[in-house]
Amino acid sequence: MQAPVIMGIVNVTPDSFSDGGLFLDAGAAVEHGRRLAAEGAAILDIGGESTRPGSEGVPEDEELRRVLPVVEQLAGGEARISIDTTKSAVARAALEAGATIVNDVSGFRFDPELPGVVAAAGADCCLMHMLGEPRTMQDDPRYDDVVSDVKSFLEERLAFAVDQGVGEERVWLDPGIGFGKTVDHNLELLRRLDEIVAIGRPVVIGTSRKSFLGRLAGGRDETHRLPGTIATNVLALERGATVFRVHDVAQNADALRVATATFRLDVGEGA
Ligand code: PMM
Repeated sequence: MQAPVIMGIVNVTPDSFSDGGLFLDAGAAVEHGRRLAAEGAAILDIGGESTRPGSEGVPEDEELRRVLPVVEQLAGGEARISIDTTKSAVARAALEAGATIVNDVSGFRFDPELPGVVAAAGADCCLMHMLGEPRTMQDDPRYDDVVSDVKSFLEERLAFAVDQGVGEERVWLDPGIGFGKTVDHNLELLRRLDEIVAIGRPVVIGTSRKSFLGRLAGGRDETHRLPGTIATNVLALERGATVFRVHDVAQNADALRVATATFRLDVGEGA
């Protein structure tokens, strides 16, 4: 087991899943990112395209206009910068502006040039599982065995990335909680996350404020899903996840610190 790394979410979108519109203004997004870094986020994940179920995507120039000023102003601070995009042009510009991680929810499926951009920059990348595309992914998702299917997909994507010149040690993997999954699929993936961890690459987990947590807790809206988020993150930590993508950094950091001490992981100096 490794000590947890917190990835704080900075969505610069009008329509994102749980914080859409809050940080569309670059100045507000930068201020928010700095606060998340101060609260303990080692990584800031900056995204300009909503991937909520049913969403259509945004044109490249609009995505660039949203994220680039934010990347430029947050790069060089305490936290590493991750660019949450499926587009090679957006990734290239963000990497030039100081980002060092590319978080691709399509797992290198949407843009054939993206692996080359990551490889050339020597960047880290997160490859996530999604069933199809955001517009249709929640239309009756089905699997033979969700964990085996997602695991096979991630193994294949890892091999593809390496084949495209990305160093294996650069690749992180994410089962894509909520991306073409029913509540039961999400729970099965969390319960058996150790099988994804067994691939041997760091596992990123993103449950923060997602709708299945609201449904399980009797219909909570996005602003009341922090307890559920923490419950799933502590479980994912125990199952071997390394990177936790969250909106509420301070609270998740506290919970993961306590869980880490309880599990007797290496929690570093002063712990
Ligand atoms: N979830 C969202 C966006 N990007 N990236 C990774 N790696 N994993 C996720 O689970 C993930 C992601 C959607 O959530 P948001 O709209 O609240 O940011």
